[in-house]
Amino acid sequence: MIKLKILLIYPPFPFGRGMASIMCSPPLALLNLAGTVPEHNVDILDLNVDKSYGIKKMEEKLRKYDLVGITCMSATLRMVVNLCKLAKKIGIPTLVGGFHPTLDPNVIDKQDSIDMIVRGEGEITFKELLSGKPKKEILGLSYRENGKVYHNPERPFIKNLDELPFPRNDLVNRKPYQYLWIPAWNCETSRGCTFTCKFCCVNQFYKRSYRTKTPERVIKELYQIPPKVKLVFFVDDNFTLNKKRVMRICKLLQKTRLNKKFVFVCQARVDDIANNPDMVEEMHKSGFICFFLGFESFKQMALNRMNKGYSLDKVQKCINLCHDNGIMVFGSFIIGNIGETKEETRKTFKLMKDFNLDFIMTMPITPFPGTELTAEAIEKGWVEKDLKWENIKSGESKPIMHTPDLTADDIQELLSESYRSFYNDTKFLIRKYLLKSQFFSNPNFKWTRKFAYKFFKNGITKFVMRLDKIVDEAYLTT
Ligand code: B12
Ligand code: SF4
Repeated sequence: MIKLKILLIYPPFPFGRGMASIMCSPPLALLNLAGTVPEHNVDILDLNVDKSYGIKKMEEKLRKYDLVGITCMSATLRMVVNLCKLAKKIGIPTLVGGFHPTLDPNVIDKQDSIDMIVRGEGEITFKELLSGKPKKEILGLSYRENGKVYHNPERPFIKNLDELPFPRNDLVNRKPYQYLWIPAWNCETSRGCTFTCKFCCVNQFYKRSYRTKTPERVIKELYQIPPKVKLVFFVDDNFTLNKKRVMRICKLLQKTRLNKKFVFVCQARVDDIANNPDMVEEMHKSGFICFFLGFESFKQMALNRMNKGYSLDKVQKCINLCHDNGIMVFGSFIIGNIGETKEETRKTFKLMKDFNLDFIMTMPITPFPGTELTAEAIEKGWVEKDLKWENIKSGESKPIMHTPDLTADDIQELLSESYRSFYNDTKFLIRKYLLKSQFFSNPNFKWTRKFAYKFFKNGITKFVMRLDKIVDEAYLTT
């Protein structure tokens, strides 16, 4: 067997320094892929961390490898294509994987700098490709041969996620990775989601399936996280979908005392949290400090039109439950939900504060390839039929569609307004953090003191300013 030299690249964050200075996560997909081929030499280049690469330096780097593999979200396609062009210029084969090429495989037909794409889960396909197996026999692979593109049949999902090798955490430097300046790492415990939210890529990528690693495997994976990491982000899109499993993970976190070593953040659904007070209590005891929840909107009709599938009566219950248990709520919202006007969106901004959310993040409605929303948007003319992601410089941060009620400019204006309304409202912040602060009054929030020094050292104002910067960068870059 020939030992190959492979370079796996994570392209830079399209929003530039603002967002990257607040959060920087390890490139888990690439660490996983590297774990499948210990027989080859794999290097990882995370361009969010190493910003010293110009064209010349990149060319010199690429020359040292037999193959370059790049992860690709829609927002990074332009960058990925540029990297592939550079690699092809010096004769290095290119391989691209991730959400964008999976949900728009025709990207290989349109971009002749891309030699191969891996559709769907990459681990087995990548290993087979490097083993020298004939390309035409590799499921999930699309490739170019003699100027013609072939799309092999798709690969079935991996049945048992416990059989995946561990991510090669040793291939990157731990230090740059942080969430709000707390040394952080990512861990994946399940794949997919069974819900049908219209705008979501995850239910399309995983065809509404849901598979899990066993709680025992999750614990083993946590033991492999590099020393000094304090915060673990479970990247699963719906961590709490199987309550029994969550309860078992919690038991093990307490038993192994990993809840003393780490604090945990996960993504979950509003209704799952509201409906399961015993689970939230157990998660608090196990070290969970923040839930990242996709509220999307506080208008029921808009939620219904987006197939979000939760009802607004759950919101206050969910947030109170989290706060009673010392868990912060990071709310994520879509600006431009179908069926929402400017005034209705502004009502949502007010409710973000009335409901006492701890952090918010807003994203413009985006027609990601393959989603139900995109099909509807094309049909109704809310987006160009032949939208070229490779031409979009600032990713989806700049609105690229309109809705029946909002123009792209309205969406852009509302995005900036959302951050100002939440993070620049001094009265709200003083009331929240000083006068009525659960951080002082609720003993379950004692954990925040551990991080208070770092947070204040970097400065809450600096944090707010950086959020403003995200808004500026996101909308001013073209
Ligand atoms: C964690 C995360 C982040 C982290 C970054 C993590 C990192 N450094 O890797 C943060 C918070 C920074 C982030 C930011 C953003 N994210 Co994000 N993120 C995720 C999340 C929740 C998990 C990613 C992950 O680690 N998964 C686990 C790994 C193992 O799976 P994977 O990445 O899919 O990789 C597998 C395959 O795709 C494939 N593969 C992937 N890359 C490659 C490369 C090669 C060469 C090969 C062969 C195979 C391959 O093989 C892997 C193993 O099976 C996903 C949702 C999801 N379920 O994946 C969203 C997701 C990927 N993010 C998304 C988006 C939109 C963004 C943002 C644009 C959001 C925003 N407005 O800020 C930014 C842009 C970031 C950027 N760099 O451009 C979308 C992407 C949609 C799309 N069509 O592009 C997703 C799908 C969320 C969603 N529900 O829509 N994100
Ligand atoms: S619940 Fe979350 S991950 Fe599941 S389909 Fe809806 S948005 Fe996607």
